[in-house]
Amino acid sequence: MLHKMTRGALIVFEGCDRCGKTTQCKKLVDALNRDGGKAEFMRFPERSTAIGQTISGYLEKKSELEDHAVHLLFSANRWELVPKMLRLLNSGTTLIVDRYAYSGVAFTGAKPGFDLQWCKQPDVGLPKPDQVLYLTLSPEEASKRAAFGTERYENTEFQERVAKNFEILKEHDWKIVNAGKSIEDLHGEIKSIVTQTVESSKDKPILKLWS
Ligand code: Z5A
Repeated sequence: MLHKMTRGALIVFEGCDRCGKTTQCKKLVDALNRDGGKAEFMRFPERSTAIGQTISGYLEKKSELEDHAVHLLFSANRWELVPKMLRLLNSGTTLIVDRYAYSGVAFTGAKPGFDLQWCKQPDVGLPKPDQVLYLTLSPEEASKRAAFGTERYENTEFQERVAKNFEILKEHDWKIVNAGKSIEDLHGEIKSIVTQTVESSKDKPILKLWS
């Protein structure tokens, strides 16, 4: 008898600066692969492509870009990875993604004169995550971790506006995870959520974001 190929799950991590997204994404990928699953790490912006390099220069303040233009570049950077994402998901690989379209909207929407509805438009139709994990951390806890870096957006006032936008974008099925715990405790909590999502997504179609 032929076995039907089951797909991987699309898992997205969002959250404020230094909440530990990257640390948790990488630990999760290792754990899922160790348990016999197939998982890969992806991050946005993906700085290795031509578009990603332009974004990276902007974040490092080596270049200036008009705010609408850079918003569209962040979105284009996701769209250029969609064929790879769909190929991996459909071949049974779970994708653990560090930031996605929600960051795109929350960050641009924190700039003066931007409307969240406008910000969403270029990302309408991207693969919809099966689970969003939103990591929260109080400003006091965040300040105990490494200091802000030197990239664009890394300042308290801007990050507060970003956090407010995430609160608006939050959907009923997001998992809100308090990130002010030890790396291991957090990992245990996240792994149990994601293991369930991987199981429940296997036979479901991949939906489209915001459409
Ligand atoms: N951006 C945008 O404008 N539009 C878009 O469409 C997208 C992004 C996708 C670059 O993102 C910027 O691009 C970002 C949003 C914007 N701007 N900001 N701010 P990035 O992904 O390249 O960089 P980042 O997301 O800012 O990284 P991060 O938030 O600073 O880090 P993190 O991934 O959340 O945390 P971490 O690197 O795992 O950990 C941070 C430190 O805390 C590190 O020293 C760890 O060892 C420590 N850590 C981690 N977990 C713990 C626990 N549990 N306890 C104690 N210490 C911990």
